[in-house]
Amino acid sequence: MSYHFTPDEIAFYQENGYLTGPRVLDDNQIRRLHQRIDDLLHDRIEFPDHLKGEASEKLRAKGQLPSVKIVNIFRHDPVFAEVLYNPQIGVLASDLMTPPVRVWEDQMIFKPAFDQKAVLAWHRDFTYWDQVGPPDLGTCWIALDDATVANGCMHVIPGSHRWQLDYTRDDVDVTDPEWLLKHPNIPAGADMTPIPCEVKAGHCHFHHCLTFHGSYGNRTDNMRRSYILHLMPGTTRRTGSNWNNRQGNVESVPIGAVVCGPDYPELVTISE
Ligand SMILES: O=C(O)CCC(=O)C(=O)O
Repeated sequence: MSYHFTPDEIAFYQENGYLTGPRVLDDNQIRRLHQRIDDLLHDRIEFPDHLKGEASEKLRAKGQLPSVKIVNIFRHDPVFAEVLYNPQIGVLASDLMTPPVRVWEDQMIFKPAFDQKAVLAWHRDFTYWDQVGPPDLGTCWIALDDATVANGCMHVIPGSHRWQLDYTRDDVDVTDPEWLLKHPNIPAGADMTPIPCEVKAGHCHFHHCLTFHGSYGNRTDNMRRSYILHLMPGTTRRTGSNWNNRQGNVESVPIGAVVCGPDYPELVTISE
């Protein structure tokens, strides 16, 4: 039987913009994804290079694997796509967002051992997704290793999804990972204490697309791997066009229409 978020947990998400979830992947599924990540990192399976950013080139160099972020894996890889058909994820996402919940995009983030530079700058996801709206998308972040403070788990600023901030991605100073934390529209007196989101392997964590979040480097001798599903409620519509070639095929949807169709699969909520 599936686990549902309780009314208190849903209220916590609405108030704070993040929520710890239960286990969604078993050991066997984790092992399959680990293997697949290893294959991707070592170019043993075909995958479009432009979705791997700079990783591919760097991976060919000798030495330690770099920190890697690969986007839109489910569109190209059947092993990652299986996760979409996990009804427990669909049930939890539908507790937090208006169903049917659909996949906007996904990503795998790999932080190698002892990589203090594997920092993900503080950001709001929606800053990079303004070709759809309204801004009530959410993310299901799944740990494939125990994510801890020491190996660079995500941190969030509670309640930041409720703040009106006036900026676009062009305003962001990409050389300063803390740029967002200094934004002048942050309400005076707001508690800016980052909350670490430690997540056990196979468990999940949700955050709202306007929640401030980021992560620090990996100080441990273990890698930190995660698989991340960025999700749309059934009410998300196309408002504009893609701005880079790493995104899904938003042009398959007319402007103003609900973002749906084969490029944006619905999460399942019942086991088949
Ligand atoms: O995994 C991380 O450290 C950050 C992930 C992230 O930015 C996201 O899930 O939106």
